[in-house]
Amino acid sequence: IAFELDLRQGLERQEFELHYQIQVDDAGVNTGVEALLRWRRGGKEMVPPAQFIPIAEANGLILPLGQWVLETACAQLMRWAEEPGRAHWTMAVNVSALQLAQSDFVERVGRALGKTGANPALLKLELTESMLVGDIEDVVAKMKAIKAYGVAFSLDDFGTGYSSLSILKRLPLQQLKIDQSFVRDILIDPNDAVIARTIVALAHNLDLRVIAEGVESAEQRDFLAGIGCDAFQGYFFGRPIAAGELPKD
Ligand code: G
Ligand code: G
Ligand code: MN
Ligand code: NA
Repeated sequence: IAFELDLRQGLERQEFELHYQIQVDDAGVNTGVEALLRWRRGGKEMVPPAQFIPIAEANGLILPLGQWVLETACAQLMRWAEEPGRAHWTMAVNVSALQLAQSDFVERVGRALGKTGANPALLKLELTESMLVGDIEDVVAKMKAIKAYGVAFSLDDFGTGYSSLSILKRLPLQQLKIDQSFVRDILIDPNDAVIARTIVALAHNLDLRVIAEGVESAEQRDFLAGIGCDAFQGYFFGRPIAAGELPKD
């Protein structure tokens, strides 16, 4: 209970921040970032999202928090628009199932873009497979409306859920994100290597790009590049950090 109250107060007291993790293409160029939410509880210790996002989802606070994330990420995009080394960077933002389920989610995305002036073509929303159960018609309609703004979609944690191929085909996605659980042991576990290859082949056959997350070594990057992965993210390239600490280009 104390934790829940603190969470509410945290939003009022502006204790949340976004950190950004760099994403790199197969030529080694920095192409953008993923925004990752951080909570400096009571202005002191950092609480990891795995500890507070499930609670924020259970008590509905994820809705105002998620909107804050969206608007803050768009505001950051707008600041980068004036920086020569970062003007082309894309911004990936995690969206919670509850946000997507809001009847006015499309308008909320539009509002974040309109308020900040961010270029919609640089915004990428990350959905997870777990959101693709239930009212798929509603999800597809909202995705199409948001795509019409110019915004792209990436399917996060791919391979860990149950999305059927028939659903995958219907979604206006631009990217699949290979989950880090398949990347971790990719050099030693032949099953993980097969899964990663299969995801790349599937994605390319559906005309989607593939990004691997959790890349921690040059050897993992090289292996993933060798099987056709288009982009990479992970500690090898950089940890999630404050905007001011990010590299350029
Ligand atoms: O940032 P890691 O560093 O700990 O993130 C842990 C989990 O929290 C990931 O599954 C990530 O998708 C989720 N997460 C991080 N930031 C956000 C956010 O802004 N919104 C939502 N819904 N999930 C987020
Ligand atoms: O949104 P998503 O579930 O993809 O969240 C990414 C999570 O993975 C965040 O918690 C982020 O801090 C973490 N992460 C990013 N890069 C690495 C990495 O190279 N290794 C590990 N173990 N975790 C990572
Ligand atoms: Mn993500
Ligand atoms: Na993930």
